[in-house]
Amino acid sequence: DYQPAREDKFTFGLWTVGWRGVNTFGEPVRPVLDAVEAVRRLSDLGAYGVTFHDDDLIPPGSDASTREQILKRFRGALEDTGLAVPMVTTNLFSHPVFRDGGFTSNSRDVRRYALRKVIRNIDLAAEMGAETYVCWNGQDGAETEAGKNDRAQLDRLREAFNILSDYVREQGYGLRFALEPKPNEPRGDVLLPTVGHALAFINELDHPEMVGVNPEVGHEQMAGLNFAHGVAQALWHDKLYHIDLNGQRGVKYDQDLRFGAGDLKEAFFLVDLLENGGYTGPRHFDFKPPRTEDMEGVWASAEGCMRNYLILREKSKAFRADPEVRAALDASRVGELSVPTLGEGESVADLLGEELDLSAVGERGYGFERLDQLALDHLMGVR
Ligand code: XYL
Repeated sequence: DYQPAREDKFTFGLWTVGWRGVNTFGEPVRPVLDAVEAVRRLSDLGAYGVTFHDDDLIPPGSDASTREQILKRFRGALEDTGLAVPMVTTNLFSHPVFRDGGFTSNSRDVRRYALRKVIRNIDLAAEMGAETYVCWNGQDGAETEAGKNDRAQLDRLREAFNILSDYVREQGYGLRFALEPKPNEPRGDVLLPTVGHALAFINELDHPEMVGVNPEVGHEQMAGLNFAHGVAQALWHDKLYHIDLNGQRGVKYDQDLRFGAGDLKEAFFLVDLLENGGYTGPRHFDFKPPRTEDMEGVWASAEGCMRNYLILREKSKAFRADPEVRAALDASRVGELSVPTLGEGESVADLLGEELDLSAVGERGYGFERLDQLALDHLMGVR
């Protein structure tokens, strides 16, 4: 059991299982992973699809015929396995030209190059049938306030998304953009650090209906925020276009642990929310198998991501179906929050005419501890 199936819609970035384990202090520990091999292995494990940055698939600087050859092999592997490509993204961070960002570099020629690089890859994304184009602008940020004009930076970021939205509309592509917030790393401070910042920014665009968010578990947790609450708000705004699942322990560097490792309780409530909150998109894993692992460990880590999701999904179902949980939810008045504060046909006059027994209502307990313990009992497998 806990065998992933295509309909579970699990997807993986090529850069996740393909991560060679290079970090600030250490050299690569694993060989280059051929994209075709990645597609085959992920398909064997039960994944639904694969995603990539332009550079993950086509080494930067490849000539047209090399590019075509690579794409031909990759398309062949997709056809053989039936894996989908629901999301594509651009690498605007690795090359030295992006050291001060892509869309918001102080250098205008770099900004123009960044737009060209994205537009070329948008054509490929559309051709591969992707629905979502993720934009993680990790090098757009600053280490010093003196070096960046924040207003101009936001103007340029808006300009970039307006240009890209117009391009997608003109080409008639069915793509939507998903902004991926992150508080820091690689920049000291990254632009659009949280889901909330990204949601507010989207309102200033020419085509806000074409732009949503791609929140990542670890990124919000690096900022000390509750991920499930951030995702819930994105859903409330109809802006959860995509999601990056992984694990993180607390406010520190981006750990990119496999999904379920890290804050397990928050992972439980996240799965509960995704399964019951109307999200139908891919469950996309964006993690980095630790440097301790050889390639077998990489595949074990990928398997673990899906297994943990499926276990948590089952736990969430059991939690919701448990009669004691239902009674505890009622006792905690959870359903009452969905009742509008003013009823049909009521007005402020009705409020003003009312009295509340302050001492009685002030004594009311909410029973959340009991409810939370029931959730933990389910999660820990004793119910
Ligand atoms: C790095 C980010 C990226 C994006 C895609 O922290 O998670 O991998 O998901 O560019």
